[in-house]
Amino acid sequence: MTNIALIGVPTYAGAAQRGCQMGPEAYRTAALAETLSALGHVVEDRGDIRPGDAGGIPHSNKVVKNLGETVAWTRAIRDAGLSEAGFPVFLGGDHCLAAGSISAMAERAAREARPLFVLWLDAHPDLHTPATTTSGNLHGAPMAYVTGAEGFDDYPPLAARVEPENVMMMGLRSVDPAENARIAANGFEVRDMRSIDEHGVAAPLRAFLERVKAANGRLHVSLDVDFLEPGIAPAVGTTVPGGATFREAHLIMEMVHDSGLASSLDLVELNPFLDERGRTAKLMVDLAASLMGRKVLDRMTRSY
Ligand code: 5AB
Ligand code: MN
Ligand code: MN
Ligand code: MN
Repeated sequence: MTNIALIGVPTYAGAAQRGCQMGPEAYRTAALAETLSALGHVVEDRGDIRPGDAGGIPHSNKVVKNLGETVAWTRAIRDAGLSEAGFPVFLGGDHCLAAGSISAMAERAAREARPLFVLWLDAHPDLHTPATTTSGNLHGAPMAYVTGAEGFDDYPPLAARVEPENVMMMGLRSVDPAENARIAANGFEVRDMRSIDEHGVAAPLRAFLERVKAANGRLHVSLDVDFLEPGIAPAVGTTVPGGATFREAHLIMEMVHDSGLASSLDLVELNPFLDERGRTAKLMVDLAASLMGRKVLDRMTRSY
C-alpha cells in the first residue's frame, strides 16, 4: 500500500499549442484516483496548483516563449513536490512541469543522501536550454535544467542536480542537433526506438533497475504521451510515428512496479482537445495502474 498524492498541474506554458491545461481534469474523468484506490492504495487528490508570480522575469524574449510563466510554474511545482511525504503523481500539463517535479524529487533524495534516478519515456530528450531552443517551447528543456546545464539563470537555483548517467531515456526518435551534442557529451543512457526494435525493453530496463537498487537510489518516472505510438495515443501535440507499443509501455510499468523502486511519476503532454473519446487519457491511467501494481490478467478483463 502506497500513499499517493495526485497533483494537478494545468499548464500549457511550455507547449506549442493550448490544450494540455485540460490534462488534470481528463485524468480525473478517466478515473485515475478510483483506479489506483482499487489497487489498495490510499489516494489523495490535492487539486490543481497555480503558478506564483513571475517576479519580473520577462514573459518571452525573441525566441523563448512564456519564460516568466514557466519559471513561476517551476517554483510552484517544486514547492508542491517538496511538501509531499508520499508518492506524488504530477498530472500535466506540458512537460515543462518536469523541471519542477524532478528538481523537487532530486532535493528530497539528497536530503536522505540518496541519488535520484530518472526513467525518461519520451520521443524527445527535452535537452534544450533557453539558448539552444529553436522552437522557443520550454517543454523541450526540462531535462537540461535538472541535469545542471548552463543557461537557466532565470529558473530557480537547483538544490541538487541529477547526474546524466542516472538518467535512462527510452523511446527517443526525434532529437535536435544541440540535444544530440548534449547526449554525446554527458553520458545519458539512451535506448532509442531503433534499440527497442532490436533488443526490446526488458533487458536494458532490468539492468537500469539493478543500478538504481545497487546505488540505493530513488526513482522518478517521467511519461510523455508521445513516447507511445500515435495510433494508440493520439492526444498529444507532438506526435512522432514509430513509438512504443501498448505492451512495451505496459511491460516497462510492470517491471518498474515489481522492482519496488519508483517513488514519483509525471504524466505529461496529454492534450484532451486532440483525444478520441478519451482513449489516450484511459491508456495513460492504465499505464499508471500498471506502475502501481495492476496485473496484466486483471487488465485483460477490460475492453478498449
Ligand atoms: B516534449 C522539439 N525538440 O524543441 C523542440 O513533447 C520538440 O515535451 C520538443 O518532449 C518536444 O521544440 C517537447 C522539436
Ligand atoms: Mn517531453
Ligand atoms: Mn515528447
Ligand atoms: Mn509533446
